[in-house]
Order: sequence, then structure tokens, then C-alpha cells
Amino acid sequence: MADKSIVLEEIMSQPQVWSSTWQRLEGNRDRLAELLASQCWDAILFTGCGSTHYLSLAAANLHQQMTGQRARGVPASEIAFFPASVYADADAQVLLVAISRSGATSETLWAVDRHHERRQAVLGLTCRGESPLARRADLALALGEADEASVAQTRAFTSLYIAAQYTSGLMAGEEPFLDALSHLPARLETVLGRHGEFMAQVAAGDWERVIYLGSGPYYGLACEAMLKLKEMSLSWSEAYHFLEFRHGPISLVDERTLVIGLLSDTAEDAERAVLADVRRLGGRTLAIADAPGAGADETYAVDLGSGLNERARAALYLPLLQLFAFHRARARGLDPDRPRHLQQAVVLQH
Ligand code: F1P
Repeated sequence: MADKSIVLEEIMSQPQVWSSTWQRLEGNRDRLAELLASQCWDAILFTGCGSTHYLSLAAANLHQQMTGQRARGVPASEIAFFPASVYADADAQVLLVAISRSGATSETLWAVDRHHERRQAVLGLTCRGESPLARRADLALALGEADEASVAQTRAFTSLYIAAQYTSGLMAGEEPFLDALSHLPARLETVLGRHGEFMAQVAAGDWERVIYLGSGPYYGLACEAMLKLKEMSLSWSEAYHFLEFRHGPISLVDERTLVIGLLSDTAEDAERAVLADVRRLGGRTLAIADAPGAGADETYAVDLGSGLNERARAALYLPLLQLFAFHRARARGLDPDRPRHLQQAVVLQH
């Protein structure tokens, strides 16, 4: 197999791409602020499919925490087919944030159309300015620099997530948070330099199953890491809210189980205790945190060392986990540039 890989290039390009994304977001600040202030929104609904659905989960969690405004992340197909389960009140003012790398995914466009039937605004976050989503949204932020040739989303996911963080920070009026986002590219450069090779070593282990755990806004990111591993390496993987893992799934743990924890600041002690339980039962753990845990005895540990709080630093976890999926695929003799059964976007016939 050739050493060159498109998806690897895209993963490693994230520091530069995040930098361009940041500039683009700053350039669109006034237009975005205008849309956000155009109504007294009762709720914000985030939606997407696949990776961008998981992005919606993470973004909604963060948004509600930052703004106190009701926010929810749902798969676009639920809005299209079960709108009554999504919109509680017919008169509520709801802003839909529709997220799609391609801007062409059928269910996401159906959700946009459903939402427009309510005569309410759609903010589109996409990588393609000429896409149907960009044309249909009331305001579209098109992150062309983050677009990808690969099937598996990597830099598109993280850049779109940063755009969602920016939107929530703007709505919350939190300038220090917005400023913290501008430091992410430099922090990522350091993280990749320090830990990139190490992820390749861990990925080469004899794992039968890999489980990702995250709390709060990190749950959606844990789900995305799980999806990356499935897509690229055809490996058995699952994701749970951190403490949920004890409530049944922990019975899966054995010596060929790797549990990867995306550690928050808020619940760090409780999360490390879950990982300790995994090791006690014979499993292996990889803890990704901003700083080493005092007295923690992880099988593997990665410290991001960003100095940023858990809300701002979230995107930093993913490139390492994307590298893990990439190297796992290579270790299994698969080509991560050609995931089985997948296309870049799912476009369905009506
Ligand atoms: C969404 C998506 C991808 C997935 C697959 C099919 O695409 O579900 O997350 O990896 O390749 O499409 P998009 O709406 O974000 O373009």
C-alpha cells in the first residue's frame, strides 16, 4: 500500500485550516451576529447526518451551557419525518442550525425545507458555498478551506465544530471564549508534534473493541471518534456518556478492550474512576486530558497541555483520534482513503 494518503494529509492540515477558518468566521462576524439578534429565539436546533449529527449533539450541549438558551441536537431525518417530536410548540421561535460538509445530504435538506414551512430561519454551516444547503439557508457560512476529497470527515468536522463554537460564543457575548478559539491552531500544531506518533503505536495494539467515553459536550465528540474508527478501520467500536459505561456496557471489558476517555475538567475525578474500574477488570485505558491526573495510573495517557478550558479546547481531542483511526486501518491492512460501502454524501431519490 502506498504511504501517501489523502485523509492523512487532511488530518495533518488542520492547524492551517483552522487558522483560515478562524479568519473566515471573524470576517462573517457581523452577518452572523445580525441573524442571531434578528429574533428572540426560544430554542436553537442543531442538525446533521452521520458525523454532522454527532457534531450537532456536541454543539447543542455547548450552546445551552454557554447561553442558557434551550438547545437540542437531532438527526435531520427526525426533523423530516417526526417534526412533532422535535418542535414542542407550534408558535415557538426556533433557529435551525443545519450542518453538512457537502451541503447536499438529502435528509439535511429535507429538514431545512420542513423548518422553512414554519417560516423560521436556517443558519447553514457547510464547506461548499455553491451547495443546495448554502443556497437554501437564510445565512450560510461556507468554510471552503476545510472541504475534503476524502470520504471520512476529519478537518471538515473540526472546522464546522469551531464554527458552531464561534456561533455560541457570539450569542453568549463571551469575548474571552472567542479569543481562546483563535489559539487552537497553534495548540494543535504542538499536540500533533508531541503525540501524533504515539497514537500510531497505540493503534497497532491487538484490540478487539475500542470504546470512547465523553461527558457534556464531549459525548458528541466521542461518538464522532467512534464513527471514524468504524468508517476507516472497520473496527468494532462504541461510544457512551462516561458514567453510563458502568451501567451494563462494562461487562464487555476484557484484556483486548481499549477504553478511550475524553476527559473533561468538570467531571474529571468521576471519569478517571470509571477508567480505573476498566483497568481493575483487565481492560486497557487511554486518557486524553489537558493535564496529567494526580496519581492516575492509566495504561496510556495523552496530555493536550493547551491551558484552555474544556469548552474552548474541545476540537483538540479529535485530530489525535482521527490519527488513531487512520493507523488502526493501516494496521489492519485497510486503505483509510477508501472506506467500505460509503460515499462522501448520501443523496437519496424522493
Ligand atoms: C454526512 C455523512 C458523513 C459520512 C458519510 C455520508 O455528510 O453522513 O458524515 O461520513 O460519508 O455522509 P454531510 O451532510 O456532512 O456532507
